Amino acid sequence: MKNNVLSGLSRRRFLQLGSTLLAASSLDLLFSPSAVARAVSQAMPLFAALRPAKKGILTSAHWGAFEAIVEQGKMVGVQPVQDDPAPNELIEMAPWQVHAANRITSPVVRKSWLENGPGSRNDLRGRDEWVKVSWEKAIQLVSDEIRRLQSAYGPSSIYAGSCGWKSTGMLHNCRALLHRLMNLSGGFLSYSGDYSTGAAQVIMSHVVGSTEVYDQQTTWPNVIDNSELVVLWGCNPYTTLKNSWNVPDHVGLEGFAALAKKGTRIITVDPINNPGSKQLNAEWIAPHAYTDAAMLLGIAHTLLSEKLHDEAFLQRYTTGFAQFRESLLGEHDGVAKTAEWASTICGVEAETLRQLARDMAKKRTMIMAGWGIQRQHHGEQPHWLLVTVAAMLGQIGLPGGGFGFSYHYSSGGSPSAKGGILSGISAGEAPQNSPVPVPVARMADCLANPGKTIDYNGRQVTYPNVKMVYVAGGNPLVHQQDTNNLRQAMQHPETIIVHEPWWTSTAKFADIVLPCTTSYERNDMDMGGDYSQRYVFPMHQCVPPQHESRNDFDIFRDIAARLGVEQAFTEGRDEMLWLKSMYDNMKTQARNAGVPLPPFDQFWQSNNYIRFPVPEENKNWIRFADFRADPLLNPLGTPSGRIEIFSRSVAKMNYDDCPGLPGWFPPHEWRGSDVAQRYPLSLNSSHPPHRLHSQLDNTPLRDKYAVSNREAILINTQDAAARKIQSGDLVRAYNDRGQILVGALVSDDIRPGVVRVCEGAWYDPADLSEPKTLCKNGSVNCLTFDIGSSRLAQANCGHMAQLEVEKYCGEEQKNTAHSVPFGA
Ligand SMILES: Nc1nc2c(c(=O)[nH]1)N[C@H]1C(S)=C(S)[C@@H](COP(=O)(O)OP(=O)(O)OC[C@H]3O[C@@H](n4cnc5c(=O)[nH]c(N)nc54)[C@H](O)[C@@H]3O)O[C@H]1N2
Ligand SMILES: Nc1nc2c(c(=O)[nH]1)N[C@H]1C(S)=C(S)[C@@H](COP(=O)(O)OP(=O)(O)OC[C@H]3O[C@@H](n4cnc5c(=O)[nH]c(N)nc54)[C@H](O)[C@@H]3O)O[C@H]1N2
Ligand SMILES: [Mo]
Repeated sequence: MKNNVLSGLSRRRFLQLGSTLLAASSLDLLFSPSAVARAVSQAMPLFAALRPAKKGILTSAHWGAFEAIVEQGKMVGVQPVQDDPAPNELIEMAPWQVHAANRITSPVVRKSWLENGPGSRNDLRGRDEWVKVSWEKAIQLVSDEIRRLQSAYGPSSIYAGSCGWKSTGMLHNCRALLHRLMNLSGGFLSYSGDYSTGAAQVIMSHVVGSTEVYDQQTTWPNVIDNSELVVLWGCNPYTTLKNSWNVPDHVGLEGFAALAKKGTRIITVDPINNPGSKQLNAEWIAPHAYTDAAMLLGIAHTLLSEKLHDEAFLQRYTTGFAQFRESLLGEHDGVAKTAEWASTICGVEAETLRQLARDMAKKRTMIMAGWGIQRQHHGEQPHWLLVTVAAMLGQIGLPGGGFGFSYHYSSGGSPSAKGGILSGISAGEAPQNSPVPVPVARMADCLANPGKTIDYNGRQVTYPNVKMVYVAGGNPLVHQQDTNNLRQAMQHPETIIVHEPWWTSTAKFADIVLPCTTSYERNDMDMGGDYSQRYVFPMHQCVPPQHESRNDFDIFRDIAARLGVEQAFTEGRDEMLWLKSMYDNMKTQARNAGVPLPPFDQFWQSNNYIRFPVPEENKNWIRFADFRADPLLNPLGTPSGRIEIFSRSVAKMNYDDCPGLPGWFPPHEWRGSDVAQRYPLSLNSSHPPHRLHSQLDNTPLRDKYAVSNREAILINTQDAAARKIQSGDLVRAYNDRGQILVGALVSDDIRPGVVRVCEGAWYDPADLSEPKTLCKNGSVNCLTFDIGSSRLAQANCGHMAQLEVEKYCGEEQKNTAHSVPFGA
């Protein structure tokens, strides 16, 4: 899904554009005096040397490209690449990742499974003994089990979707490799959508005709020059821009810094006043959790009643405003969605809402929204209403105006470069009889309820009977909502196989665990800049495979061999031959775009990276400008070709939880629901500043955020005082679904009534014989609920739950989240 964020449009655009030359530094060192080298060196003056020194071995991660310093086979330090405008502390953890005490050292099998076969004592998962086996034995067990299930039950019995953030690298992409193996050996059950934007990507395709969330944004130089007001709506860019799906170019962080320097007015709408917002001197508006839809309706009503809306824009570029106006005025339900009405729901004063509406209308305004607001029940509504408000403002397609849903992610708005694009190893073709994918966040529901049918975006999906779960590159025990429900659901499959470098929570709950290398133990490549596609980074092997770990590629190749599909799996290529073919393909594209590159061997030996040029015209690209210029020639991908404020397609689905017009629908749990009497606090599960989800939780960066050696809970001063909680206290956070131990961080930077526990702490159950046992490390999904956002998108609601907290006075609980289990 995220592999290629460039929309067809922007990608086509930049391939057509301009013609200058490429990049690569220390060229005289790199290239022999061939014709290519001469051509390249002529272009030299355009480019600064990319690296200050050849100190280390060039590699990269989701959090940045860097040189690894290696001494006697051990990684001992790192140095960021010179091109990175905002290197962060996550890269410094690479040595700790490689040499972590909780690496998985050899293949292991759960004792009951090994002795009594698949499905034996599934209740012991997570606490059974482990038995070490040889690689040969492990490969045989896995292959035999795949063969058994394929022949007895067919491909729908194997859930190998394996959603997750794995590591960077286009060849050692464990998820693609898993899918490749499965497609070659009979097919498998996969998933649709993702955890990140499950609700927004579905509703946006109906409203603006593309997922929008992964599309290129109006570029940064244009925003910096033209935006007079930037509204960060549930958007925390200084945290979330640290990481990217590919290697980050961190251009977005430069962009925000430029806004701050220029003094552009910035408003943040968020229950939390994030440190990044302070760095931007942003004004803080703090709504109650989960009430953004009501707040946006109040703003829309103000625009309408004060005649600040752009009738001409709405007429020409949208459909359904007439119906929306009726609903704003309360013509059907008798409730006008005034600022006063909104205020009673969202807790922001009516006058503040009105002033915000006026300011947005009078200034060139860019609304930058994050995605936490749609990881909620009825999460389709906020983004739909943001587009509606932006349409009323009439600035969509103008310089520095409109909305952008990816400025906080992977540097959306980083201008597109011109060159070539690496495509990774492919998952191959799915066999014809492949089962219908299940919406990703319905995983636990699917495992527990074979045969159940759910609605999904106008279709129906029936869950098959899953017998095997295969995970490579994800951490579902941490990422899926309602951990205790998932634990229960995971009793159903007979076999769970996990590839992991470390003893993560998910690995601990498997039947067969295969130790794999980290990306620093193998050779690979990746693009730098998800949106700019500006760099090609080599990922050189820094250290040998640790312990008995092997590359996912080699593990799957050996399984493929036993299943009789080795040749189709490898296509006769080993690691370096694959990298060369990927590079050559990219090089041909670059040459066609007028950017010559050195041959693969020279590139590889240079221990250097490629920086493609960014054509001038790409620096001022404006999203929706072509649509605005001529909506008939450049229609949107919606049925009407326009922005659909009312969607007939959605209306026709007849879903009570997502009808044809956007609105405020009280969520499953919030401060206004009955459950709030027992559980008055609203949960916020923001993404962690010092991790990527659960990745790096087992490194010393933990010292920066852990409180009393647990995940922190950010709690308002008043809420803490009422419960006699002080900063540093060990706290139990709980509701009917589960309980976690967390460390208190008392602050006025969070709205009273809201508490934050970042997602991603490794699940560490105190006593697995109890269904709702305490998590000793503070994994927030023990508290969340597992229902779909609506029948439309079936997305996860991870950013929502009511709970209570109390000072923990129970017996001492040793945190064992990062320990190695018995027998392993
Ligand atoms: N409550 C709540 N829950 C959430 C969210 C939220 O906001 N709130 N956010 C959701 C979102 S947006 C997302 S994207 C998900 C993220 O969920 P995940 O993507 O599952 O999270 P990661 O921690 O990145 O898990 C990646 C795993 O892959 C492993 N890995 C890394 N490299 C390799 C490799 O080369 N080979 C193999 N075999 N394994 C490797 C890592 O060790 C790690 O365990 O969480 C979701 N869950
Ligand atoms: N450092 C770091 N960077 C990351 C990641 C990571 O784990 N760590 N994960 C990456 C991934 S996979 C993704 S999907 C993106 C996630 O990007 P986002 O989904 O945008 O990130 P979140 O932190 O979940 O939420 C962003 C903001 O929304 C606010 N918010 C939550 N609930 C509400 C609400 O009801 N109303 C309002 N107005 N605001 C609310 C939160 O307080 C937070 O400040 O980040 C990516 N970048
Ligand atoms: Mo995500």
